[in-house]
Amino acid sequence: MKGRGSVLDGKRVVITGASSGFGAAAARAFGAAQAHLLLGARRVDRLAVAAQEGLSAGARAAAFHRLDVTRTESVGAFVEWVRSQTPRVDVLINNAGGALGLEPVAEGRDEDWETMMQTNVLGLLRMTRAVLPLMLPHPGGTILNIGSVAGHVAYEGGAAYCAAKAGELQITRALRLELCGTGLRVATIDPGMAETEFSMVRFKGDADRAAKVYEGVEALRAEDVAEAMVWVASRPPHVCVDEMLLKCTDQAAIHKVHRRK
Ligand code: NDP
Ligand code: 8X3
Repeated sequence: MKGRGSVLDGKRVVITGASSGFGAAAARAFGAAQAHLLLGARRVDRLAVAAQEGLSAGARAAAFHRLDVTRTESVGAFVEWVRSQTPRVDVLINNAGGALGLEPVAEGRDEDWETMMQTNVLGLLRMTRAVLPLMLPHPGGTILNIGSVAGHVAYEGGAAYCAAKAGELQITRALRLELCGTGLRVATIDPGMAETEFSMVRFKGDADRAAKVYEGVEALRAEDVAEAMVWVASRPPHVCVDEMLLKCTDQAAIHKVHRRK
C-alpha cells in the first residue's frame, strides 16, 4: 500500500478523532499511502502533530481544523472548511468517539450517557450527512465507521457504550442500504480491546485503572486498526468489506481474555 502506485494516492481522506489513538494512527497510515489528509478533533495542538506525522509518512497534503462532533454548528463549520480545501471527499472515517464510565445502570450519570450518545451515534450521523454531498458525485468512495465488539455483545457497566456502538452498527447497515447504487461503499471496523487513550478517557484520567485493563494482555495497537482501515479503503471499487471484527489474539470474547502473570 505504501509508496508509488498506492490506490489512495491523492485521495481526500477525512478522519474524525485524529488527535489520538486510532485516528492519529490512521493519519500516519493513510499518509504512507500518499493520501491527502483532512483531520478533525477538539484538541488542535494534537491535530497539528498528527498532520505533521502524516506528512512525514508520505501524505500528499495534510491539514486540520477543530471539530466537535457533538455540535451540529461545529460539524457544519468543519465541513465548510473541508469544502474550502477540496471539492471532493473520497474517504470519510467516522472514528471520533469513546466511552465514559463503567458504572452499572443503577449508578449511571446522565452526562456520561449523553456524551456517549452524542459522540458515537449523533456525531456519526451529523458528520455523514454533512460530508455526503462531497462524496455522492464521486462513485468509488468509502464511508468507514469505527464501531466496537461492544456493539455486538453487552457487558456489565457497558450499557450506554454498548448501546451507542450497537447504534453505530445499525446506522452503518442502514447507510449501506440507502447508498446502494450510488457507488459509495459503507463499512464498519469493530475492534476489541486496543491500547490507546480510550481507557484513560473512560476512567477520567485514572491512569492506574486504565493500565489494569491491558495488564498481561497483548492488546491491539492503534496501528493494527489503522492498517485495517487502509486495507478496507483501498479495495477495488466493486468490493465492500461490510463489517470487520478485529480482536487481539488474547481476546477470544468480551469476557474471555488471556492474561499473562
Ligand atoms: P482515543 O481516546 O485515543 O481517541 C478518541 C478520539 O476521539 C480522540 O481523537 C478525540 O479527540 C476524539 N473525540 C472524542 N470526542 C470528540 C468530539 N466530541 N468531537 C470530535 N472528536 C472527538 O481512543 P481510540 O482511538 O481508542 O478511539 C477511537 C474510536 O475507536 C472510538 O470511537 C472508540 O469508541 C472506538 N473503539 C476503541 C477501542 C479501544 O479499545 N481503544 C475498541 C473499539 C472501538 P479530542 O478529544 O481531541 O476531541
Ligand atoms: C472498546 C472495547 O471492550 O472496552 O470499544 O468496550 S471495550
